[in-house]
Amino acid sequence: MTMRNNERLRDLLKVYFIMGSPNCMEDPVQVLKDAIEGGITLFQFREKGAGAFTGDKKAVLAKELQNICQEYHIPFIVNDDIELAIALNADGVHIGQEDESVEEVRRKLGDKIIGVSVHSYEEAMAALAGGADYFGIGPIFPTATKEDAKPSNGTKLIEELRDHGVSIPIVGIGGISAANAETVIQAGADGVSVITAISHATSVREAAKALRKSVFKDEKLLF
Ligand code: 3NM
Repeated sequence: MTMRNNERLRDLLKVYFIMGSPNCMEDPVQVLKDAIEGGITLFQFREKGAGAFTGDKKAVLAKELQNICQEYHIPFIVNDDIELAIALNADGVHIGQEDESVEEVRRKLGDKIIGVSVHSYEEAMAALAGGADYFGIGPIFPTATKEDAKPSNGTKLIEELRDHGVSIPIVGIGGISAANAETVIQAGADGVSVITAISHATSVREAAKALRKSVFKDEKLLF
């Protein structure tokens, strides 16, 4: 079964960890392993910000992290860099509004997962028409991680989309932690995506575990 299947994807998106080397306090390979052992369900490689690797160094790190994901059967998604995603045969990409159109990316990626950041109902409808598999909506809470992040808008757009009967999988992003993840899920998101809450934690493993617990609070089957 393809990972693009809505119900399968909904589950895979629940505890969605994003990082690149600038986000890590120790070796990204170790951070990813610990996060997986703590219970993340999907990983996005996002090599951005001060000191981010480019070119070969970026590709080598991406491959190393992809290998770990494959070993643990965790989907590996690449942020923005469509060519890298294709070169690695990644499980998918996540794109923003400034990137190539969803239609163009869909043509290039065939059956892979395509996530799109949307900030309004109109952007959401356009992404849906273009063939998006899920939406990233944020920043839900204030975040210091993304330099050009928009002002935080809470869960308003998630609620608006669900009220309109939009059923595509959705993840919230921006300032999310184990302490506030439940409100994002209650608003109608299927999962939460985080950088800092896991990558900057004293124990990456425990932070991932705590986030998972908070997301799955109403589901008793997981622990
Ligand atoms: N995208 P943290 S906010 C990568 O609003 C990203 O689209 C955002 O990092 C958006 O979990 C964000 O550390 C940063 O707040 C999320």
